[in-house]
Amino acid sequence: MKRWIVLSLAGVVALGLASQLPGCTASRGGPGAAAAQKVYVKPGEHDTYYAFLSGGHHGNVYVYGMPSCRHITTIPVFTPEPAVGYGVDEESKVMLGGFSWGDAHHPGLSETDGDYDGRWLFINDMPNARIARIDLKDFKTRQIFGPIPNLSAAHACPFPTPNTEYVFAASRFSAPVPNRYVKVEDYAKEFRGIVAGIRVDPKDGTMSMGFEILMPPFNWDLADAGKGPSHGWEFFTCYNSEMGFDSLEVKASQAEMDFVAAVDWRAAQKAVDEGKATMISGVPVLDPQQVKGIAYLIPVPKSPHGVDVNPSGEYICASGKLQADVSVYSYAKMKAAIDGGKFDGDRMGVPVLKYEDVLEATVPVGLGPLHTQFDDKGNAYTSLFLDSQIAKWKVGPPWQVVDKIDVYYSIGHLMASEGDTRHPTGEYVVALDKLSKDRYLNVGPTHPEAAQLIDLRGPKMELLYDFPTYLEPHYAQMIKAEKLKPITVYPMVENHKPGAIRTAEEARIERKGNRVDVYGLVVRTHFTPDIVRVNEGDDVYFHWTNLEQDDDIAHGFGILWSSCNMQVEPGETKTMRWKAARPGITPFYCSNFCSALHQEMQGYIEVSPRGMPVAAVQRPAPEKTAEVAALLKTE
Ligand code: K7E
Ligand code: CUA
Repeated sequence: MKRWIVLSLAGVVALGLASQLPGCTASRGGPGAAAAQKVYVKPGEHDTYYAFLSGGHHGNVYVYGMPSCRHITTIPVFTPEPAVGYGVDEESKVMLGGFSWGDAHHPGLSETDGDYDGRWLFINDMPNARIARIDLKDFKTRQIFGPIPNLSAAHACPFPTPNTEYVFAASRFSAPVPNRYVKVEDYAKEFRGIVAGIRVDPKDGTMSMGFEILMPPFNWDLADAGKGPSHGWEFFTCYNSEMGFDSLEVKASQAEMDFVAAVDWRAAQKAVDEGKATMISGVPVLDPQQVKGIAYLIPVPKSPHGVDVNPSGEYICASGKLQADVSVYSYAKMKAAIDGGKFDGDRMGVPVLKYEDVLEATVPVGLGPLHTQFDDKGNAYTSLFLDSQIAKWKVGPPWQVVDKIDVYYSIGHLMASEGDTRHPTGEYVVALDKLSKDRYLNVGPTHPEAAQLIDLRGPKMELLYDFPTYLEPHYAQMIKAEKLKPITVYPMVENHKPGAIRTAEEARIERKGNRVDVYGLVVRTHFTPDIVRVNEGDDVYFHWTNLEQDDDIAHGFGILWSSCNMQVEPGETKTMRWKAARPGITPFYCSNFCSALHQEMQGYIEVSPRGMPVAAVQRPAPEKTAEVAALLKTE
C-alpha cells in the first residue's frame, strides 16, 4: 500500500512538471499531454457534466461523463434490454407497446425559464411517432407517448418549450390525414403534414395530447422553441416544399426557397379550447385555412435542416444544407411583419412572410451547415457536414466567422454545454460525427460512430479527445452534473406496487384457475420462496420485491430455457410472466452478481403434469422464512 502511494505521488509530481515546462511537455508526448490533462478525471472523482447522447436506431440513450468522455450507462428506451429485463417485465412490456425498435434522434432536457432543470429527459422515436420521458431521479424510462395519431414519423421532436409546457413533433413524411388508401400521385392534393403539440404535466411530466395543425405536405424536419421575446413560438424547418413524392434527392432540391414554419402554440391551444378544432383519429386538429393566426411560413434558401434559436431568443438561425450560409432571422422583424399583415400569399392557408422582411443577416460559414449551438460569450457554433468542420461565428454585426476547427469526419449535430438554453456555459462542444473511418482500431466494415470533445474556453477551439460510440447518436445534450440528484435506492416506504410484500412471512404462491401468482422476496442471498410448484400449462406471474435498501445491490431473476430475465433494484417490485409449458424441473437463478454467495442464490420451479393437484396457496418452509426474517433484522 505504502509503495503504491509513493508511486502515485511521483506521478502527480511528474504531471505537475509537465504542465509547467513546455519543453518537458513536448518530450513527454507532445501537445497531446496538455489536452490529456483537460479531460483527465482522477480515479474516484466525478465528471462535471452529464451528457445524454441519443442512440439513433439503437433506440436508447447513452450517458457519458464530460470531460472524461467515459461511457457511464445506457438507458433502455424504445428497444428491449434483456440484461435488466426492459421489455421483458410486465410493466415495461406494456410501455413498449409491442414495438422492439425505435430510432431516437433528439434528447430534450426539461427546462424552467429556458434553462435545464434536471427533472426529465424527453426523446423521440421517429418512425413510430413516439416520445419517451426518462425520469432523471432514477434514469428510467417512465412513459412512452404514442404512436401519435395522424403523424408520419416524429423527427422535429421533442424540443421542449422554455417551461416544458409542451414537447413537439412534426411529420417528417406526409401522408393522408386521416390515413387511408389514395394514389401516391395525388400527393399534393391528398397528403398533409402535421405539427403536434404534446402537453406536459408540470408536476410529474406526464404527456398528453394538446393539438395538431394541418400543414402543407412538405417534409417537416427539425424544430426549436422560442425563448425570451420569442417565448410562445416553436419553429420548424422543412424540405421538399416542391411536394415531390419520388426521387426526392433531385425533386426536393429544385426550389430556391423552402421554409421555417413559425407556430404560435399558445394561439393554437386557445383555438382548440374555443372549440375551433375538428376531431381526426381522436385528436383535435386545426386547419389554418379556417383558423387564422396560428402558423406562418418564413422562406429559407435551399433545403434547410437545423433551426436553432439563440440564447436571448431574438434570432432564429436556419441553414440550407445545400448552401454555404446560415440565415439569421429576427424575431422582432417577424412579429412586425405578422402584425402589419405583410404576406406574400399562403400555402394551404399558412401565410408566407417575405424573406427580406424577416432576414437579419446571412453568415458565410462554409459548406453543408446543419446545426447551430451557442456559448456564453455571444458566439454560435455551426456544424458543417460537407467541410467536416465547426465554424464559430459572432451573433451580431459584422456577422462573421471568427474560428474554424476540423472534425473527423462528416459532422451531423454538435452539442455545446447547455448550448441550447438561455444560459450556455461555453465550456465544451462535442462534435457528433457520422464517420470515424480510420480513427479507431479496425473492427471490420462498420466502424463505430465518432464523437470529439472540443474546448471552447480559449480564443481558439481546441480538440481534446476522441471517443467512439455505438450506433448512432444524432443530437445530444450536456447538463451540469450538480443539477441532477439521482436517488440511490427506491425507498421501501414509497413502494406501493400491488405485488409488493414487506416480510418473509408474506411470501406465498396463490393460484386462481390457471393463473399462479408468486409473491416473493429477493434479499442477499435468498429467493423466498425458492421452490415453486405449478402445473403444466399454468401462467406464472413472479412478483419479486428486493427489500434491500443498500446502494447498488440489485438482484437478477433469470429462468433457464427462456428469454425471461429481469433485474430488481433495491426497494423495487417487478413482475414477470412465465409460461409453464412442459412438465419437469426448471431452475432459476440470480443473474446479477450481488454478494459472496451470489452463486447460491437460486431455486427450482417444479412443474407437475397437467391435472395433478397443486395447493391453492403455498407458503415457503417456515425454517426458510425464519432464516430470512433473521437476516433482515441484522441489516
Ligand atoms: Cu441532423 Cu435526425 Cu437531428 Cu441526424 S438529424 S444529424
Ligand atoms: Cu442476488 Cu446475485
